[in-house]
Amino acid sequence: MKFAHIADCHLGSWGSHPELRDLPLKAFEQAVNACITEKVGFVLIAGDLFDTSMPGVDVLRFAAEQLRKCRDNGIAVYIIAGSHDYSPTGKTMISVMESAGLVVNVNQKLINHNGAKIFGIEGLKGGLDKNSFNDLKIPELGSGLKIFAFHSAVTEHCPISLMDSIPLSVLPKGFDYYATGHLHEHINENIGKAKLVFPGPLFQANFDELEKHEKTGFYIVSYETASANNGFLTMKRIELDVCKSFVIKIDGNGKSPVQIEEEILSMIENNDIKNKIVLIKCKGILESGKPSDINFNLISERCKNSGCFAVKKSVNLTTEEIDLKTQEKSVKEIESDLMKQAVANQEDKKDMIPALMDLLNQEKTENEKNLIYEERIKSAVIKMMGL
Ligand SMILES: [Mn+2]
Repeated sequence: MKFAHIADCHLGSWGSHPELRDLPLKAFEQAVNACITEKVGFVLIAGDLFDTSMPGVDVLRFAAEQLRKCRDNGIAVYIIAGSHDYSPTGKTMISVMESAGLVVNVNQKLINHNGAKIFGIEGLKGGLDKNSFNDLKIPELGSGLKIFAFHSAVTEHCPISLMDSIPLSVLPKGFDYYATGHLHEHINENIGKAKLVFPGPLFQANFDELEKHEKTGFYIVSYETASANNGFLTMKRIELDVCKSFVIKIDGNGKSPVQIEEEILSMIENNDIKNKIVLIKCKGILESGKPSDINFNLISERCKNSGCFAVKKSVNLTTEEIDLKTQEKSVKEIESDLMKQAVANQEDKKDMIPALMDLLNQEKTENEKNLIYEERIKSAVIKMMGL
């Protein structure tokens, strides 16, 4: 018997980049098609099906279509909400999908799928996970493959130190397969006789990921019905082929804008960028001139002429030494430093800032009236801050 473990689909991501907007959807469609071809019994989505708690109508319709395709092919879809598709006030579109009979939310619920047991806990914004793990009430599991679904980084297997994570010790014991997400890395580890698996995102969710991960995908797990432990599980990685990236990284130190421009143009000329996303990253202190002296319009035009899919640039060039200090840190690191300073003596508020920032970052949805949008955000803030 087989099941698919998917996480971090982020449907609706890249919303402000029209050229890339369809790619996460394409990835999800490929994944669903692969599940049908592989004849899996069920799919488990370990959080972040959607990129926001209020995805647009087109994204919702697309998700519903794909989930229905699963249902029509006799594939059950079990799911937990992740940190992205769960709003701070507890609303998620997953509940809409569930009401339509397209998914079954396994948050704090034990599901028996032809003998396989699935129990999950949803991911929440603001790192509330640790406490919720302690309060889990898991019913008697009995025999069969036992899967625990959650959505959090795990300290012992977290390559990113800035990320909030939970230690292995808080995970409930007695499961064969710990299906998780959140950490956008692809990790498949043994913990004792069990497995701890992060499939990674279905499609890269930001520029760093486009640069870092050449491939994305998910797992298909084969298991024996009767008694499953690690020895009975066979893992098959399914890699998706959505759109490749080509990264042009330029060290601008001591160079002139003309030199940089020539370097980029020659990279474009001498490489195959057809149907790829071209990422141009420039960093350093210019020897002369300004970053705006680089003719990016010409560069874009050359890329398009070579048949690339899209061009994206991140330019961190400066002419002054003084800027170098801040350039060395990523936006995330600076953000995290500032947050730490702001709540230095208030441990309890530590998680609130990122959650609040996320909340205030939410955009108006299609056709949403200003007044309703304001009210929605206001009441969410009041609820979150306990006012
Ligand atoms: Mn995610």
